[in-house]
Amino acid sequence: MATRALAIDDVSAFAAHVRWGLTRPRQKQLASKYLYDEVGSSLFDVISLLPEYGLTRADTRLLLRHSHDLVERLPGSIVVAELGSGCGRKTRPILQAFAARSHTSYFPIEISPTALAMCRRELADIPSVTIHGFEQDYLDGLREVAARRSAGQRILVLFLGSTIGNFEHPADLAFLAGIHSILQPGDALLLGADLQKPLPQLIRAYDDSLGVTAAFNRNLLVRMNRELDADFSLDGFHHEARFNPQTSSIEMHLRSLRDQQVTVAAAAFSVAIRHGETIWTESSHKYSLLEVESLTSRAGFRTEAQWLDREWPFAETLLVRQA
Ligand code: AVJ
Repeated sequence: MATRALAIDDVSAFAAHVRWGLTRPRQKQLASKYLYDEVGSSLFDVISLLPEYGLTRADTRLLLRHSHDLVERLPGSIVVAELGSGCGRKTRPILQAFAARSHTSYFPIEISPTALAMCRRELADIPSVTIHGFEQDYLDGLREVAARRSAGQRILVLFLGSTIGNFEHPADLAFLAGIHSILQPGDALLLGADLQKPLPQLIRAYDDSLGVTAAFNRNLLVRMNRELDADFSLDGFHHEARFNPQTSSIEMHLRSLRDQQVTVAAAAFSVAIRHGETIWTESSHKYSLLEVESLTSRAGFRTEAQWLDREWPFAETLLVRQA
């Protein structure tokens, strides 16, 4: 069973965001969370299988290798809350390791109903695990989990896959501080962060040879056409992945291939998009280890353990909320 907000609110929030993002002066932009409708979530699952995109495999390797160490470092009764569970495949070894010790409640928090349904199906067979999904934004869902915890239970928040990298500075710090404010001293956060790596490797990961990432990005146009009655022409935009050295982020953009006029009927506006102009749809920050440490400590967390993947530089950091 999932807890869900009214669909009509979701549509008007999306419409309001699109209007804001496409009519602002200078750089047009849309928030990356809107990439994840049913098609987008499925395309991301395909991206995670591509040879060029090593991120998810690195994350998965680390969780497989170190789940027992993780469990040993968190004694007592644990409630697991995951921000953006996706299909849930990566989470299995962690839940198995906790459930081998004692019965474990798992709360996936996910804006995609399809991903949430897949996650429930994927993990349903693990003995001694109870799953309750929340179809909500991350912090709203986490507040619900915190309200349901019983005395003496600790919460472990999973924030995997380097989704933290999709936040700009200082929104990343504000988000971690938001998690901190919902948690209690002794609660934990397992944070996955993709690390800096050579530029050609990064570009290939976000502009793959099969064009799946391009489809993932351009699907946002399809989604606006379908859900907001917009009239974007698909052949009018090109996927672009570029590295911004100022922010150490890979950015995805949709580049307009001509001067065009677009109408978004459900958001009641039209806008001119110039030839060569881009709509910025995602930033994916690449961290240094020093930065992970300073960001998390400023948000009020102490590093309990850290595991690194050498094949695809990636860090899994176990953090404990400070008093
Ligand atoms: C799901 C946030 C980890 O930033 O690498 C993949 C999303 N975007 N290819 C990332 C994504 C383009 C991804 N995360």
